[in-house]
Amino acid sequence: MTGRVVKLLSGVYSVETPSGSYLCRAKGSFRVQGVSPVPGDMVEITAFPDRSGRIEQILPRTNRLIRPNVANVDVLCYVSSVSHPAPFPFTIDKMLVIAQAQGITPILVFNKVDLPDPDGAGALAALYARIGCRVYCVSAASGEGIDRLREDLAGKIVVFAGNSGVGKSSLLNAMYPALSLATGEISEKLGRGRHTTRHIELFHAGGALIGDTPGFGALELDGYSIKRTDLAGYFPEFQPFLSECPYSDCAHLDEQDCAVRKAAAEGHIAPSRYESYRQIYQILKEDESPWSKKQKN
Ligand SMILES: Nc1nc2c(ncn2[C@@H]2O[C@H](COP(=O)(O)OP(=O)(O)OP(=O)(O)O)[C@@H](O)[C@H]2O)c(=O)[nH]1
Ligand SMILES: [Mg+2]
Ligand SMILES: [Zn+2]
Repeated sequence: MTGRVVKLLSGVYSVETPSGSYLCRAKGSFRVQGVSPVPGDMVEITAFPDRSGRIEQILPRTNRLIRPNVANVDVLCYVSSVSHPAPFPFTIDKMLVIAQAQGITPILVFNKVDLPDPDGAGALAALYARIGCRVYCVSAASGEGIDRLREDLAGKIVVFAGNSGVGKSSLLNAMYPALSLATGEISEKLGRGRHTTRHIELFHAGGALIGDTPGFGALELDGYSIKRTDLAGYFPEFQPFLSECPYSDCAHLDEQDCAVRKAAAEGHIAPSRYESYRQIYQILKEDESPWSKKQKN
């Protein structure tokens, strides 16, 4: 029988099938092969009369994220907050690269617009809207903007991701009150969340299949096999300048007369975006190196 993994908790997978839900274990040989099912996976199971089951096979994935650890999603809603915690452009840029490389539609959500904006979150949101991202400025607390976001997500498989405390679970509760997910306080001392959500779970809500996920601090690029030569292609605002570069193999770093670097210097490309490009390029270069510690055989 075929079904979809909607939850993983302590080695037990909840699998939804046309004939109901089954609580499954993964067959032992997955571990030997070094693979394991993740939420979002379509799987083949053997179902038992007591509604337990065994996952026998993972069907081919259309995409896979490592953090959050999910597969087969249409949309990645990356949630930042105006403050507590402040938005972090480098993480947003890394996430945009990963989503595009995996063929997932990214949506940027800036939550807590009811709070004062000391770090320029509004300007950041405007920057991403200008380069063609889908951006929503919302407040789980006041309800501002959440109807439009909910309409945009209908019919899709969506995961909410972002740092602890940005309000992922609060937003989902505001959009879909029936969910009543647990939410946490912001640590006054550290200005960030307390990792309230501990596992990934996909819910049917508003015509979508929506996943709440645990918050994370860092977002790593390794594991996605992103080529540094493809990187500029994931920065939409670089596109008009790429053909003007005098070198067809330009890395757009320190090459003389590089049209991208010039556009950044002249303010046609935002400094934070160009800086993210440079940093991500270096990370990918180190990962590709044969001496990379991260290199797997
Ligand atoms: N002022 C304000 N506070 C909010 C808003 N949304 C969430 N919060 C607060 O932010 C804190 C964290 O919210 P959560 O929903 O638990 O955040 P999370 O992103 O799910 O965090 P983790 O589960 O730890 O990853 C709570 O104290 C919420 O009340 C908002 O729109 N405005
Ligand atoms: Mg949460
Ligand atoms: Zn160049």
